[in-house]
Amino acid sequence: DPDAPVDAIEAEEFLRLCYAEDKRLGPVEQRLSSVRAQIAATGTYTQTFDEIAYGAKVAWRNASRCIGRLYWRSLVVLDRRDAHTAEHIFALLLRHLRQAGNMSNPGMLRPVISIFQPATPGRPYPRIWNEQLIRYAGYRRSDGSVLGDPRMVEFTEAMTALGWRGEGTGHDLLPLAIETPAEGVRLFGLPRASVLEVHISHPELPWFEELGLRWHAVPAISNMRLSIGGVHYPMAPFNGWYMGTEIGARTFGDTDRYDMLPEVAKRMGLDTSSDATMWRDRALIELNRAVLHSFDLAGVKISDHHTESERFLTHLRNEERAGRPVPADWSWIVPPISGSATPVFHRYYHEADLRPAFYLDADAHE
Ligand code: HEM
Ligand code: NRG
Repeated sequence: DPDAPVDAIEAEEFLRLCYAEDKRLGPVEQRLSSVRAQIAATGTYTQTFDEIAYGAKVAWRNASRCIGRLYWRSLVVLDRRDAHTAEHIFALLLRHLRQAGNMSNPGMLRPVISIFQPATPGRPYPRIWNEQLIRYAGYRRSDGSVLGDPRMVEFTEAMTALGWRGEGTGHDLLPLAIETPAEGVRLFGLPRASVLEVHISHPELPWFEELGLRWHAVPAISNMRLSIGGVHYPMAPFNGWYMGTEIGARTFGDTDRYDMLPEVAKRMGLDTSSDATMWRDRALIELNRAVLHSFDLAGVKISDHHTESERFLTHLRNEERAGRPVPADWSWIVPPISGSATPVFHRYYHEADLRPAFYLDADAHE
């Protein structure tokens, strides 16, 4: 409950961990007594930059569904706790995207998190309604089919109800819906220039680009609450880079998303008369090759599931050496294609809910 007073025990546990792992921060005892006094007086406490930076990194390290955790130490942490107006927050989100996409060297993506105001007990706080900073609108047509991303139909309708009008293409960028206590919810159009995109083509199949597929370079999750030492940060959008299967298998392949397997199989001339011809599997592989090929061609950072699996094993070894358990959820870590051809398939993991952590709350627009 982000509105409850901070749990002093959780605060102490976090501070001990933080100051033990980062010796530069000095002795923890003095900090503990100051924090205890603040919690007793106000129900919460103000964390230092070092504490939120370390807390965000450890929340990533603890994300049991994330295969990409090898680089947890390199997370760039932007302290945005002083932003209160929607206008200011929007400007800082654009700066986040520019920094993530590294616009001086576009496509060399960097893991970044922007940490906005914490939820202070009993006081309202700013929120962002979007699940990711960059998403395409989905419009339901009268025949029941969808133009754009079917996953975003409901959100698109919520934006439309608030007065937003998209251009009506299959790649309309959804606006950012920023809610602040003083202003309520306000919508901000995302400038095209802040959004790096990749058009999908295939290394051998020239008809692939006729499918008109494209995707955004940066996955920037904006609907997870960051919990550090008992303090909740409801707005703490973060990004890394994509693993190809997220787009090639799930986004383009899932039947409730772009559902491209039948069309790709048809163009490949596959025999779709029986499931056992494995036309879906063969189409999936070519879709995934196309995604990796296109990002590489555009110079945009992405990784394949074999490489990311190897990195995850390196992470497991590093953490074991440091004497830390690695919480992991097998069903999320194993890639959605060729699972058993990656080493992450052939073992079990430690399951645990460690804090600091990212949590998924109910949608703000519901
Ligand atoms: C989930 C890869 C960076 C936190 C995932 C998933 C993948 C992934 C493949 C599963 C997504 C799905 O199946 O929908 C990567 C890669 C990264 C990266 C390749 C490159 C650096 C990050 C960063 C953070 C993070 C920077 C946070 C600071 C998470 C969390 C989840 C997740 C919290 C679970 C999301 C949920 O429950 O829906 N990641 N990740 N990841 N990742 Fe990462
Ligand atoms: N599958 C989602 C993104 C989830 C998080 N994946 C990452 N995170 N790679 C999608 O948009 O397809 N990250 O922070 O890099």
